[in-house]
Amino acid sequence: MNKISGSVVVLSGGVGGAKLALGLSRVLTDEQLTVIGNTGDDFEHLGLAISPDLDTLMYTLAGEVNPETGWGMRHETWSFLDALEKLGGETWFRLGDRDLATHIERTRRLAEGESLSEITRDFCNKMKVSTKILPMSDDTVRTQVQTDRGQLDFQHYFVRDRAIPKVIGLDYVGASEVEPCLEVLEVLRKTDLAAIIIAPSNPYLSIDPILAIPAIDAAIRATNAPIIAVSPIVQGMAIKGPTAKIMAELGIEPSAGNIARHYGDLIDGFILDATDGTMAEQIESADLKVTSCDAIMRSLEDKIRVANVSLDFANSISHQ
Ligand code: FO1
Repeated sequence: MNKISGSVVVLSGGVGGAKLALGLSRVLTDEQLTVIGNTGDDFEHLGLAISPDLDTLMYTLAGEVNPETGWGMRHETWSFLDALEKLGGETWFRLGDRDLATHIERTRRLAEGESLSEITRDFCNKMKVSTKILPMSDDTVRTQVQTDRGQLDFQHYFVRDRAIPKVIGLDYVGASEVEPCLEVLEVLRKTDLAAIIIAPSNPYLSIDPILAIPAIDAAIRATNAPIIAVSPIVQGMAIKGPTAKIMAELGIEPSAGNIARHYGDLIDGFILDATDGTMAEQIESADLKVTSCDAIMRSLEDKIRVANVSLDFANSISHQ
C-alpha cells in the first residue's frame, strides 16, 4: 500500500493509460481516484457514436477488456461483423458483438439528450466499475491528423490506414472552444489533491487533446499537487502504438527525454523505464525530478508496481 492520502487524478488515453489506471484503482480508494479520459479519438462510424478510450478504460477496470489487444471486449464473437462483411459494409474498425452493445446503447442515449459523462457513469455502474471515469468534455473534440495524404480523422489514420501516413501535424478540433465536464474541474480544484499523473499514453494523440482544453490546462497548472508523467517511450520505442513513428515524423528524436521536454514546465516529475535510467541526469533539473522503474506493465502486479512508484514519487516531490 502506498502512503498517499488525498485525491489523485490520472490523465489517460486508451491502452497504456488504462493499465496504469487499473494499477492505481487497486492501491487507492474509489474516493481518491479519478480518471480523466481522452475523447479526441471519438468518432461516428456506421451511424454509431464510438468513444474508444472511455470504453478501453471502462472495460479494463471491469476486467472485461480483450487482453491480447487492450481494447474491445474479451470472449468476443464476430457475427455482426461477418454479416456486415457479406453486405459490403465497412469492417476495418473491428466491432465485436459484445462491444457493439456499448456503441448502440451510447448512441441511443446521446440521441435522447443524455451527456457522455452521464452515460459513462451509468455504464460503469452497470459494469460494476466503481472507479470514476470522466470524459474530458461532454462537448465534441476531434483529433485530426495532418498527413502526407491530407487531413485524416483520427481512427482513419490510426486504424483504417494503420498509422502508415506520414504525420505532418495534429489538430484537436473544438478543444479550444469546449468546456470540460464540470466534475473534471471540481476534482482538479479539490483542496486535498495529492497528485496528477499523466499516464503512459501517447502524448500527441491521447494527452495533448485533454490539455488543449484551456480550462483543464489552467486548472492543472493552478494546483499545488505534483504533476508526474510516466514515459510511454522505452529505449526509443513506444511500448504500443505509433508514438515513436509520430515523433520521428514531427522531426523529434523518439526518446523518453523528448517526451519529458514535450510536457515541459507542466510536469514536476518524470518516470523513466529502468532501461533508460542513465538518461535521468540529462533530463533532471531544478524543476524536474526524475526517477525510474520497470515501467513495462504486463501483469496486474506490474500495473500495481508502477502505480505505487508513481504515488510514492509524487509524495516525495510534494514533501520537498
Ligand atoms: N484499434 C485497432 O487497431 N483496430 C481496430 O479494429 C480497433 C477497433 C476498436 C473498437 C472499439 C474500441 O473501443 C477500440 C478499437 N480500437 C481498434 C482501438 C482504438 O482505435 C484505439 O485504442 C484508440 O482510439 C487509441 O488509443
